[in-house]
Amino acid sequence: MMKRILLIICLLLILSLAACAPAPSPADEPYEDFIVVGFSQVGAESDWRNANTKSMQEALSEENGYRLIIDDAQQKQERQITAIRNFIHQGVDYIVLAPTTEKGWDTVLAEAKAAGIPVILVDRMIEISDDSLFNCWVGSDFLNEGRTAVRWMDQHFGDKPLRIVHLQGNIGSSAQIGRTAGLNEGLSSHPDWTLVYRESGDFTQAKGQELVEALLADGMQFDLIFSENDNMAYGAIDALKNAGLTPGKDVTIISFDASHTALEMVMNGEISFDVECNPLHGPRVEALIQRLEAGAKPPKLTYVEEGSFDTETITQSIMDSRGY
Ligand code: GZL
Repeated sequence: MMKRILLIICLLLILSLAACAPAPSPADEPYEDFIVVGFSQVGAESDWRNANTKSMQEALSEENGYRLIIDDAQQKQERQITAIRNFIHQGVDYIVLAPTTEKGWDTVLAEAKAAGIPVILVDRMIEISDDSLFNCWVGSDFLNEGRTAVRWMDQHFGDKPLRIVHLQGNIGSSAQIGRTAGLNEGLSSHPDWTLVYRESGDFTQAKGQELVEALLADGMQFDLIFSENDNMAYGAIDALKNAGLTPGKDVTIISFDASHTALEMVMNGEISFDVECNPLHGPRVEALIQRLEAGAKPPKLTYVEEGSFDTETITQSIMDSRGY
């Protein structure tokens, strides 16, 4: 009997000692020679997003000296907040955040700062009370993108009456806020442009098609679809074709991102104008990390150069030269 009690006590001692051992962090794993980066990505909702993820994977590769941990938030901010806390717990060297929306980041980024982990923002912007909570940002000027689209509409339609269907991206994302603001400026300065419908298609092809199918089924008449990304434009085009309408002729399509598939549709006239939103942020983020590693202070904000394409300006050589 005594032997059995002694055996149980020894087992309990061994178990309690094992439980106290610290959980291994990536730095403890065979990655101590790598820069460990936790990347909270919005999701996989669009061609743009997939090109952005691929660019990050290629730049932050093990061959380049990185261990990249990617979390797909499926377009939900709460999943990003959980991912950031996990990165903090794991003791990563850098956190890269592609924020779903602009608001709601103060608390979790303060936790990252308290843990001494630099934060790099990529793509969309955030609204924050203390900008020391992120080290630097690289992304697009979404208001300028919206204004570029409206300039083209002004050049091609002037004050001709236009009934406009507006497919918005994720509400509260800076891509949606900026592009919508650009269109709103155009609506204010063109009394003959009428907004007949505005709804979020969540940047997805399925939702874009669903919304336009419902409009057509209700017999709504419209002249132009202002789609805040290419994938919603693809869905709208399918809906128009299924209803026997010719996109680019019966209805003008304006889109954003200028991904490869969309530029093929510009080439064939289905999309009339596409504003580039460049997703190839991997090398840009890698360069920012290298500057931080060297103790330098990179610029707080870096805007990427972006163009636009219509049926008159797009060429096969332009398409062949593009990285996505
Ligand atoms: C823009 C990016 C947007 C794209 C969409 O920088 O945040 O999110 O325009 C993507 O395609 O879903």
